[in-house]
Amino acid sequence: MTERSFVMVKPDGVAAGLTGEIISRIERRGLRIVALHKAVMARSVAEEHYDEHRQRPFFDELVEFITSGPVVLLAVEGDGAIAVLRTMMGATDPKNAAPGTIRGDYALDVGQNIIHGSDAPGSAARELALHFADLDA
Ligand code: IDP
Ligand code: MG
Repeated sequence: MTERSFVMVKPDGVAAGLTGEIISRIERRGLRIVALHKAVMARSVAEEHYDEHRQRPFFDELVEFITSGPVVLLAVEGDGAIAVLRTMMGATDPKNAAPGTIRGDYALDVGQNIIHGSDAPGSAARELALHFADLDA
């Protein structure tokens, strides 16, 4: 089923020069970039984005990190895009991420794991509305 996901190259990925590599992997997989935007995320948007983690001990560190430099925000479309992108990203803790995944190839620290991708249709819709308000549904 064709669906859309929200993907973000985090500040560590942008700083490491991995934006092109990540976009290339997404496109070569057969998924389509339908919107793309580079920006430093406002603190209020970052807190909303990570709302589900508000009570976690790492929440402040997470918001601090995600607003620490430019990120690249992407709306990505394709067959089964949400789950396909999660598989391409690898496990949240890069130490557990399989080689060949983005986190498994380029990251080591759970707090700085290069990439975000929506984990379900509901979060994809919420995140796309938050970051790409003018994108047609
Ligand atoms: P996900 O990014 O794979 O969906 P989530 O559990 O939704 O993982 O966590 C969101 C982000 O919060 C992670 O990508 C990671 O950067 C950060 N995070 C998760 N767990 C920890 C932790 O234990 N310490 C520090 N940061 C964490
Ligand atoms: Mg998540």
